[in-house]
Amino acid sequence: MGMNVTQKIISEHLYAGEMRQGEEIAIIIDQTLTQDATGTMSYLQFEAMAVPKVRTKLSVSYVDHNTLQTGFENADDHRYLQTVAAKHGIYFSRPGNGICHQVNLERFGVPGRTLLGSDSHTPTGGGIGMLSIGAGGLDVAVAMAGGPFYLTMPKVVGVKLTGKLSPWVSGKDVILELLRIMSVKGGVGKVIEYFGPGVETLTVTERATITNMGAELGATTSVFPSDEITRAYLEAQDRGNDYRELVADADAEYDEIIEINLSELEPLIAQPHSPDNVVKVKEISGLTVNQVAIGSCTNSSYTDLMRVAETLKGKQVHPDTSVVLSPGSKQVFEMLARNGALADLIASGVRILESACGPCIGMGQSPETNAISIRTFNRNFEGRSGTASAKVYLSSPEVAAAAALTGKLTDPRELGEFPVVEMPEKFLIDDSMIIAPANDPVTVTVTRGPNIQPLPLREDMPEELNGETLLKVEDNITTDHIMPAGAKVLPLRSNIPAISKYVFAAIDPTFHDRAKEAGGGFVVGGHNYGQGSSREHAALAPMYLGVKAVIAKSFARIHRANLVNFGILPLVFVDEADYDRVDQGDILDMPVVREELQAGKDELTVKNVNKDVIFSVKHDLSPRQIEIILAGGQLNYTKKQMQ
Ligand code: MIC
Ligand code: SF4
Repeated sequence: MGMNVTQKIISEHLYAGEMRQGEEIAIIIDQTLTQDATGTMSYLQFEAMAVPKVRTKLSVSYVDHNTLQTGFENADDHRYLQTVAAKHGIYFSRPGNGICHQVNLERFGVPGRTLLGSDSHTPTGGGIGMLSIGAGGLDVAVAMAGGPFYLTMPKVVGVKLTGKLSPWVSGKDVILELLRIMSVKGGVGKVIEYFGPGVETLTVTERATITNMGAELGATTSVFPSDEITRAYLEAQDRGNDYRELVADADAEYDEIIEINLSELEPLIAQPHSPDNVVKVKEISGLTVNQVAIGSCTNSSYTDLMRVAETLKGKQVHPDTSVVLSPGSKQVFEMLARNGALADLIASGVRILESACGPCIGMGQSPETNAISIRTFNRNFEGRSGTASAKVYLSSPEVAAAAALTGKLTDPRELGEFPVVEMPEKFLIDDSMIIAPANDPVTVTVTRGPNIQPLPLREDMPEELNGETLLKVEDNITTDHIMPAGAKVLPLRSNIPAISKYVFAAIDPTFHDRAKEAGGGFVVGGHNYGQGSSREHAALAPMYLGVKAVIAKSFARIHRANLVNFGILPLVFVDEADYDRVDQGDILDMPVVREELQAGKDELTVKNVNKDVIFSVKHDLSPRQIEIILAGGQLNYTKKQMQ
């Protein structure tokens, strides 16, 4: 039987396990990327492994999240990242060079290769036919040290694209449609692979928008074939030599098929506060829009921003609407500056930000109280913008540009003629903001400012886990709930004791103090616990506060792996009804949990002491993961193995 693209790349990189859906496999990682907000921890962990030089084909460290330097913290982090990269064979993309995913696509992505990134939107690389997976920083550190990446062999969902997008409809609308169909948990355990005649009508950056936001489906990753469109893009990036054709065999099979006719799509929008709350723009048009924010790793390519510039050219943004724009990369920014589009944007009243994540992660530009903010980003979780009462909608750049002009949510097709923007024949190539690693690493001193604090570790897992239910939460709790980001908290990413004060801050500001006082305990959650970001701080900081286990109805992939990495047991209710039988404050007891795990038991027993009932939970851990949990986390485990 033939293979699909996903199976081809996995089989070429298979290190351990069998490619049977649901089984744990390990794959070899060719490239890694980190960004600054997750990177400092990742490099501290890499340093702890005492491997002098990365063993990947390529590793790049980007600075794009914490670029608002309101104190010494972020700048300290940048200096640490630059020096640690120089010392260990890692390329360093300077602040200002752009958002990791956009720059990696432009300058480094290679069809058929594997990429592991400490950011959940790493699947952007799927736009170029790369198997690109988001993971916690520790998994990325292991990959840099030459270790394989472990994952569950996913189901492969084939999305068959037919037809062709109409004017004013773009890649964002394709992924919004898929989110509408599948929901934010519909992709868990799956790779989304695109095929069919519609594929060749989409540019590489449109494909990248689609694979980027596949993260919001909870998918392991998303991937497009690599074809003549990919070749043209790579040639325009002066990287024709990196091209390789990679398409599914004619008789390839998929575990599930979803069909989307591109010709039938209309401009769509995700309403607050979830990326899958999708409707047609025309269904809710007329809403007053206070802010428009254009950019992020989803929609800040050259063609995206040129289309916005063409739409706004010679016109003014609405007087009651604040419009901000952040270009995805220095390449995009400089090209807009040189061809005059930047001048058109400035003239129309757009506020230009530096090339970075910016407002997407709440780094400035928080909207006004109760604002309606239309953003071309990928996440609209409550409070993520930095304004608790804001209502964030997610749309394409075309819809955002229309709202910028009219001050109201507007179907862009009402604007008339569609500005056709072609991919340039040659992009502007200047890699001077990417610094190669030192030729002579012994001469490099790694600089650690006071913001870089040592990594806390957990002890071996005890015989018994016992403690209070510190918090009980609902379905779809995001890592932004568990460990908020934004301008105030992000600078503390390299300092776990300091950042742990904000764990669950938006849900229950007393969590930190209560957890400390109780000496840790349990967290109880609903479905899709930990969706969203790859930030391992959402496991590391709770671990520091003594959280022993999280019992939920189901977990998001990356967060579950992060819990294991930091020695927190991720457990699932065998009978979901037991969720209703646990209340916050109840004391839970797992008296022989270590023994049960060692004996290979799949189901464990928990006693609810207050209610005097016993219920069962399952762990779905592989034998390797059980060892990690028993050792108190991945770093302890790796150290033991090395000994
Ligand atoms: C995000 O979009 O939430 C982030 C910030 O990029 C995170 C990473 C982080 O928290 O540092 C992600 O998506 O993984
Ligand atoms: Fe940055 Fe936003 Fe993309 Fe995360 S989703 S990498 S914060 S631009």
